Amino acid sequence: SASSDSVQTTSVKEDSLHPISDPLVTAIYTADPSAHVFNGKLYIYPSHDIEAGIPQNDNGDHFDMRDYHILSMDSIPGSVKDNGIALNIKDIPWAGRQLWAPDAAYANKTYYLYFPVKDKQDIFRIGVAKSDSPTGPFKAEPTPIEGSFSIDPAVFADSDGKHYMYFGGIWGGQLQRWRSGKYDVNSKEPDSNQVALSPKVARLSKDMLHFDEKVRDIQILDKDGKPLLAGDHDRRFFEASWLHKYDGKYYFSYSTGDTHYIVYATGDSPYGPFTYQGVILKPVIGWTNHHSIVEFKGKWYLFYHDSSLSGGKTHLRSVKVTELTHRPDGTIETISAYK
Ligand code: FUB
Repeated sequence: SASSDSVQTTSVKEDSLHPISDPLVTAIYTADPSAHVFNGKLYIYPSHDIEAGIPQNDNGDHFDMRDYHILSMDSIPGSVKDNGIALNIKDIPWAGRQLWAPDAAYANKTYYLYFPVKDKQDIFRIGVAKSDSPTGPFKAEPTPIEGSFSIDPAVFADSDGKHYMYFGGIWGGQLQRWRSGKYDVNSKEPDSNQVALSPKVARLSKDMLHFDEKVRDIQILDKDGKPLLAGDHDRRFFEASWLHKYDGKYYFSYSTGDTHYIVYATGDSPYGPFTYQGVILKPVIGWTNHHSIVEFKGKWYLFYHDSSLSGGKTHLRSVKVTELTHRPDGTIETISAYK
């Protein structure tokens, strides 16, 4: 697969939708798809994977991405447009390296692109860039969002118009370094029998450029109301937060990282607490698993990625889509990406 900056169009076939799907685009590698509907059209905000030649390690140094391309679709199934470069790391004044999983939101007649990138001190922060168009080009603010840290921003627009940013990721995502509230490069994950590290949430200000409150912990509880423990690798939060609302309930979903599941927990408020429910997506080809969930033209979809196109290279992934089903009792059917 070749890297390309130009606008490209491919298509998703109906028979590829469930349970196996083709990559949405093949001219470039894409990952971490955050899908949103703006003005009746579907936009996907993915990472843009490249071969940077950096060996794989637990810190994620091999994910050395440098720009974003936004994909768009009028319908599913339907053709997929790659809208070219929307933001380049060179144009983010405070950025050091590694443009990881982004997200986007619309408010104030403006589109906002939220992105994690290491600053010049090699500390992950979350930045924001603005555009008049959902596909960019986006112009980055001169500094990161004040009080932001770690990775994987996901911005949820509630029905009352308030926006909330969910974020955080352990290991290479550095969340464990913020346990005391201050950055400490030597701070580790809690012991196995201690409560797991929490993903974070903060309501955004009206101008969408700031946190409007102190960053809060998200509690993820088991069915007995006890917080998940750090040793519970099949269920504890690792990275890739996403929030969707279905039938009045808030669904917080995320990746379990080293056990490679996308799982979910439900609650009655955007702040949680959320009660663990089960697996949405089983492990995919490649180490990471990262998704988004969106309703489009009356159907629910899971956007995800895997490394099948690159022959299993973890840092060269491709975005895919499949249908997602909420059962009448509100639980989500587990999806396997392969037969
Ligand atoms: O794409 C880089 C990182 O890999 C993301 O930020 C994580 O969620 C994982 O998918």
